[in-house]
Amino acid sequence: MKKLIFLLIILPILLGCARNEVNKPTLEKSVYLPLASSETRNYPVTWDGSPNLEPGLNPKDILLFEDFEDDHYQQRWRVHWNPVVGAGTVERPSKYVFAGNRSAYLENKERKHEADGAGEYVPEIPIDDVAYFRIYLHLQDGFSTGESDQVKLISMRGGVDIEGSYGGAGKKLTETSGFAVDLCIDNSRSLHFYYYHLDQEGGWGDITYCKLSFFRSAKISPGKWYCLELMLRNNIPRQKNGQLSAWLDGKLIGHVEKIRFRAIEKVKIQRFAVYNYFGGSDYWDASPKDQRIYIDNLVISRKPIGCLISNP
Ligand SMILES: [Ca+2]
Repeated sequence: MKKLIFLLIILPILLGCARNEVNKPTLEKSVYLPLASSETRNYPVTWDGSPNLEPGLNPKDILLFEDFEDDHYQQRWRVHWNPVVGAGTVERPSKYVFAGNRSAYLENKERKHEADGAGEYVPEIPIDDVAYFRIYLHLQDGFSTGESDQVKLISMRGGVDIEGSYGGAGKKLTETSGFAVDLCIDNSRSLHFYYYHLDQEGGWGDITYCKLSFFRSAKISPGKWYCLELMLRNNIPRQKNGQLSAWLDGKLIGHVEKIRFRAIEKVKIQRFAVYNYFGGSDYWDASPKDQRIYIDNLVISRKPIGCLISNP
């Protein structure tokens, strides 16, 4: 009897992980700091954000690169509802600057769910197939998730148009429903996908945890910079072949396949958000205090991005 119970517990875990072993996507090679801003001067600037592209990035794949170095960086992004990301910037010398002289931050105020400086990017042409979203982030020393079991860090959202691009929480799904994929941390700061899709189990999104190995969850902690990347591959309509992947410091930590994000071709990836959103809507799962998350070197690309190596 005990053996049977053990098998019942272990089998779903084994099967769940096996599903995640198929076709492991890999990232391109990493390149070195410090940044050489002259590298891209020979290229016409075809992307949004900073014209000083990070070395190693191929200009033809890039939709947005932002290093937060320019006073007016917020005027170089295309947005819709929300403003551009950042409640403010910090300058060197500061451990909260990753590269160059500045980074930006989002600020969670005590008892608030939404962070000041939460913002988004809207590409001019919606993306039909695949997008990669990478960010460097650093939780402020002492950062706490409090009583909240979910803080949403970054998100990709899709729909038939910009207004219809979200997960439709609690709503009945239709052919024109949007989708959303968030990369989040829980109250132990373990990373997970939270995703709204056509085959989700309830009216809310599904959760799949990210792992460094079979036994080790993928976590982030205050006190250091992390390179975090999210990939969303949209499914072909009428096929169940959408995919999600995430990498932490260049290492694959999560991969989910056979997702149906859309039923019709018109549903495309429309928006990218950095929002550091605490919990749901109850007072107890809001930010427990005033605290920040610092961000730098944000990239949105059509191809895998990878990380810089900070200690060559
Ligand atoms: Ca910077």
